[in-house]
Amino acid sequence: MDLEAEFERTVAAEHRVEPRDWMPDGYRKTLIRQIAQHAHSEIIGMQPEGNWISRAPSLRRKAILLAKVQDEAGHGLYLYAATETLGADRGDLTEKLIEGRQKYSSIFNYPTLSYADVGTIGWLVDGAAICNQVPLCRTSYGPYARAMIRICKEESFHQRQGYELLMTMMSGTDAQRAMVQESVDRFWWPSLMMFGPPDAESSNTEQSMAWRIKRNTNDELRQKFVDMTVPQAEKLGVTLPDPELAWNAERGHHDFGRPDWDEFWQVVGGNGPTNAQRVAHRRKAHDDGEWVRAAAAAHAAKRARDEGRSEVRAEEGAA
Ligand code: BYC
Repeated sequence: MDLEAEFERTVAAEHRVEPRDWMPDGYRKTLIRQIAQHAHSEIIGMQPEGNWISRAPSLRRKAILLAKVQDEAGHGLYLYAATETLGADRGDLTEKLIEGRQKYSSIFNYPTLSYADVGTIGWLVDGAAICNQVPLCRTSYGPYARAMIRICKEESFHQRQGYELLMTMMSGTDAQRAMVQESVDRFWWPSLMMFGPPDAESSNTEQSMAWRIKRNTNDELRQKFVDMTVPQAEKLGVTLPDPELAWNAERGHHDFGRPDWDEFWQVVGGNGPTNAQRVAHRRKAHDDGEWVRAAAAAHAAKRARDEGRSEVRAEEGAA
């Protein structure tokens, strides 16, 4: 009882819960679920953009894209490490991902059909990610909050590179402008879905807000994203594909249309345009990497044996 009261006090005082602190089982489970999904999203999120690395239009664009995709791998790594502080096993989480037993963000189940998609993903997808993740720098679990600080810094670079790429294309030819508009048309609604289902249908929000794992609800963040993005779209010269999008002076926010939640649940349930392809690719990479993991484990075991031997020698020498 004392332990639970101490946990509640820590959370209420905006202090961080640390790995060795007592925490309710549900809190630990929720964190592992959310952080693992987040880690999987970063790793699966490398695929849609990775698709364009070999076809980037210039050396500069290729270097930028390589750096960005590499950053996503790093984000996955910090996040898997954060789940390990909660007692999860990274290998086990990867198994769950490739067996379809754990989720990753719906957004990565849409194909990247043109190079403009690299810019649109940076602008809209990383833009949505920043909206969602900046508040997570104040999440109640210490290792997650600290991982998010670095991730958010890198996400800002990702968002900027996307917007700059689209700006460049929009000042190009009519065909390039049309390519950007077509890409924005495809990614707008899936980007709004990234924030999760409407609050009334969100099974986890209430408890996660009470534990201060989540700092805002799905609808609050979706609204913030729309308000932030509309002026950027105007400056860019693209039309957001929502006839209901309009400034509401009374609310001080933009009104916007309802995303197709049936489509969202289909995608989350594994039936999106590229779910099967994404998971198959991840499974193949995991299988192909088997020898690397075996070699690394054998090397670590050999080093431990060698260190053990030199310790014995040192002890014998001292004696
Ligand atoms: N896609 O109760 P709810 C990135 C699931 S990476 C799939 O509201 P919660 C980037 C949800 O898991 C972006 N599933 O859930 C990377 C739950 O199912 P379970 C990833 C979704 O957790 C590379 C059910 O629906 N960011 O930005 O309270 C390149 C009910 O939802 C989705 C993060 O993961 C979805 N969109 O709230 C570029 C951020 N939405 O688990 C960019 C951290 C919901 O009960 N995560 N579901 O079976 C979060 O902030 C929260 O987990 C969410 C969902 C807001 C996403």
